[in-house]
Amino acid sequence: MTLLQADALFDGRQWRTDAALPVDVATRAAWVVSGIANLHSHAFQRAMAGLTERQQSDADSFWTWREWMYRFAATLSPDDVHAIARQLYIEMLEAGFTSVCEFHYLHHDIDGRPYARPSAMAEAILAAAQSVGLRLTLLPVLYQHGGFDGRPLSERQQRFGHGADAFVRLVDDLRRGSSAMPGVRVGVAFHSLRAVTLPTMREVLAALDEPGMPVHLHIAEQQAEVADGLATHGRRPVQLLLDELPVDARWTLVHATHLDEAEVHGIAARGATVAICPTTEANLGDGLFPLRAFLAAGGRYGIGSDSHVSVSPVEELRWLEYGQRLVEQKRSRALLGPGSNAEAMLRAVAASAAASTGQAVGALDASSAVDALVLDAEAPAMVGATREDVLDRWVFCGNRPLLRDVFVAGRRVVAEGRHAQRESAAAAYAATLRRLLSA
Ligand code: NGQ
Ligand code: ZN
Repeated sequence: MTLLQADALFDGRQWRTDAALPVDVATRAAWVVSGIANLHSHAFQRAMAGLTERQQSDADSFWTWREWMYRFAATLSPDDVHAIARQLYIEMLEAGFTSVCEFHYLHHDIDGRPYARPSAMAEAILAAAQSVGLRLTLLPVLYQHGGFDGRPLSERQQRFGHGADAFVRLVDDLRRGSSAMPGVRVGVAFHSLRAVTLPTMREVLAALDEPGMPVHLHIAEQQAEVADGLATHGRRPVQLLLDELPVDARWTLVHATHLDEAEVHGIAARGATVAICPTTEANLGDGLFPLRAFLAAGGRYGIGSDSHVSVSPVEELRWLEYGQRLVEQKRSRALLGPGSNAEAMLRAVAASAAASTGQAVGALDASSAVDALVLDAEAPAMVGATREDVLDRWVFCGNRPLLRDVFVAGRRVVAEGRHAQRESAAAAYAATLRRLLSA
């Protein structure tokens, strides 16, 4: 058996000395860290990052960005999505994400009708992840309405929609089709409480239920969503969800930005994970997650890169902490007692990863596959590093990537900072994007 010999390993819970992990290429490393789960991704949005930053009016907001996004989504084919996802997933691996939860709602053809193979888009995503060696939790999304009041989908949203039966068939087909693929799990997602009614959510959960099935949904990202929930149901979205559905540790609430105190405690008490997406939430002007209150309540969180304006766990973690510092005018906000900021966040992210992805990931122990990152001990930022500061150096020091190798399920997929398909994926991505932009 070949081994990754680590002088020091941060396994997601604690430091270990002289650890040996089974991998495909024998390697020695000074500093090894457990791989990081990306809990929220819309792969296609990678190709519009940076293209929605021109002011149209002083009222530019999440909701006007969403119109840009719909226009872009309207143009994409399964081949386009494959090329974009492959590029994105390589960027994730090179940055230290070893698994991704893909929140997939771009299901149908451009005219809104299902493809001859209704799973064509999902298969494009599966193929991209398999080809580059990124662990994938595929979350087909049910998306039925254009708002809390149950209004139908708009014209731009037609590609996203399903009847409940067709959706259940899609998930079943994907489960069957991917059962022999290593590192793949199929879960289920509801776009939001704006897009699916509570009775339909119950019905679909009953039809698809299996042990440990991850369930994800967007919730309370914008103030307007909270106001709409109150206007339509007399309750805030998170309160409504907790009251009406069996939310537990299998659930991931994406964003959950706008919470009152009861909701903070409610999510924590159920053991659900909040997927915080700091760079996207900043980019879209969402608001700031109440991290301190949630930590004090014992809440679980992970991170996601969502719209992919940034594709880096380092930047998500950095901005998770910095957002809190800016508002509270204090430092060390991601932990409740003395210690390393980065270590505290990496521990939190590792603790939520298995439940949220539905895979044996997060903390590296004897029962989990080896998803591991080798830090670049030769980089200037690492000179004289110790256990007390090496993780903080990785997360808080500078902009140069500090990863040498990345392993997923014991396989080395990034060596000396590079994925073997970097050039070929970038070329395919460039051809796709040039065509899309000139159309
Ligand atoms: C999405 N993205 O579905 O891609 C959403 C925007 C919505 C983010 N929330 C659309 N970041 O929530 O209606
Ligand atoms: Zn999202």
